[in-house]
Amino acid sequence: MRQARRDWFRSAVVYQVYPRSFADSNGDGIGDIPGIIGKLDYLKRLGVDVVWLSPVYRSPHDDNGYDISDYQDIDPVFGSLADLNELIAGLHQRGMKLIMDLVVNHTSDEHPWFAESRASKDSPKRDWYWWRPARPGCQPGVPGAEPNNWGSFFSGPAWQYDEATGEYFLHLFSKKQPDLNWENAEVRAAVYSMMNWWLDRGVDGFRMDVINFISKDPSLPDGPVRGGGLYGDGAASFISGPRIHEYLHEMHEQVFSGRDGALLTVGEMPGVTVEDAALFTDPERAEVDMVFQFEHVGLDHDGSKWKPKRLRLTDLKASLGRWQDGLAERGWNSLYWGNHDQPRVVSRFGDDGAYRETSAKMLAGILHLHRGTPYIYQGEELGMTNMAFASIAEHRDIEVLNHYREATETLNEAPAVVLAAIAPLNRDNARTPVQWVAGPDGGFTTGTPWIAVNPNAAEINAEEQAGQDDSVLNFYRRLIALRHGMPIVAQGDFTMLLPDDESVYAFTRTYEGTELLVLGNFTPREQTVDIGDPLWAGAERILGNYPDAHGLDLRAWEFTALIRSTN
Ligand code: ISL
Ligand code: CA
Repeated sequence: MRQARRDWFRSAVVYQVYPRSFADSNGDGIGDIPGIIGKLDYLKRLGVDVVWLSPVYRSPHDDNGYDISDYQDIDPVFGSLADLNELIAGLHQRGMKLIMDLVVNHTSDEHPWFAESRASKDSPKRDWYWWRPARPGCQPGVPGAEPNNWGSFFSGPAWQYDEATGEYFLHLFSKKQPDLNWENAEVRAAVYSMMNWWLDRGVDGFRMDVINFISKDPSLPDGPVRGGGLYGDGAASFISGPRIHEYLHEMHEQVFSGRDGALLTVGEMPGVTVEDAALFTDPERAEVDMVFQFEHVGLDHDGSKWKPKRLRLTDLKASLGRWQDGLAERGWNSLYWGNHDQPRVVSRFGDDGAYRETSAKMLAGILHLHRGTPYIYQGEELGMTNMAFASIAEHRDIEVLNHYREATETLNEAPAVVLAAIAPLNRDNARTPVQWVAGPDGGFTTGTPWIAVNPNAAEINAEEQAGQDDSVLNFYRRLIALRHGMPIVAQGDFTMLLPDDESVYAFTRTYEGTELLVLGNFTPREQTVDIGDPLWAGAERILGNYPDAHGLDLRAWEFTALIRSTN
């Protein structure tokens, strides 16, 4: 019983809503909670089990809501607490769950905790954040006087000088996102109490933003400066830092243990290793249910996302295969191609031109038939593509805007060169609004959208795909239904095949006398597949992205899943 309840998420599929870009109900150009409520039947029809809602809390929106000024209220731009109650009720009525985004590595600088902390050196909340004096011998406030050499993820130093007390505070992200000091037990208690408040209101769990950054080496040493970079990399001092397992276990004890019902926790963990992920997700250790790892989304660039390179399929298979093996016995994988920080997968790993629909389905089929819990990012189920932004003025994301400024102004790079480099992997690619209908602005808003709608909404939209049996949308429905209906998809063991093949992704799943063979062609060229077992050619096809079955030979971007009995 306990085991079954704990493992409900093995047969579940999660759908991520990035509220700002999902559906706008009141014509102000920004998606909102009533807009989501209006699409609940769409989500039910798709078949997903859980909705992960990116932040809707009160926020100055320096980082689109990942900078929170009140954890226990809804930002008016998204609606009200009453709207959120209605969303929870509407999901629960339809048999779906809601997990909220939990952003507690940092707050907004406009959060009252930070206002109190910055007010004076003897404020009771001074120690809730990371305050440090200037580097010894340096004049406070001048460039280079920062307490250490770390750079922020959003360009510039990771320290901001604060006139009021003559000290610096740490911010791994924007200077409006000061890092909370988890060494302080009052900080941890305040976060746990806020989490309990949300669970008591009926939410079903949390996606935890950069949760493996919360424990830092308090000595905050300088980090290595790589490849002509302007700043040091502090990662070794905060990625899965010294007390991280202690904190996550404590959080589990204080928030989740003793609660009934099927809750879900997923920790976003850039830089996490597979060995550490096995510890984080081992049910016996009681930390989190699963983690988002970043290895497979780091294979198509050289260190920095602004230095893109071509993906090698053998690298992708080696990476995902290692994660499948590493969490096979203990722990559990999450599976994702995209989210609000990643480009659109059909543009990234598929072909968003002639084979857009075929390759979008192939990518979906490959991902969802791995062992793990799949996550769908809004619009992925339509095969939405990257956006061709014509100029920096069309961009909205603080990460890409700050990078552009630093590259063109501080490093004197040519604007056209910088624009070309940011095109493939910038976060705005995923943040253009969901395309609902072929009409103006894809039916996202009746006003002016906060970021342009992709002009391909006329060809790629939900309304049209709902009515076409062979659409990308209907392919996702079938995939989700497979996971719900077939224990081999949810529970089966995983074995990677053809690790050295640069064109074909191939693996098997096995479960109680049944075997599933999954093949995907990552090229527009025909492929002859030899897995050393010709008997497979006659097996039954349970899903494919071409109308007819074709044995083991794959046509352009073909996906096929075959099943047979091993008895
Ligand atoms: O990959 C990264 C570091 O290795 C970074 O891109 C970053 O850690 C990652 O994108 C974290 O993302 C999350 O936290 C950010 C927010 O901007 C993102 O939207 C969120 O998903 C700060 O809250
Ligand atoms: Ca709105």
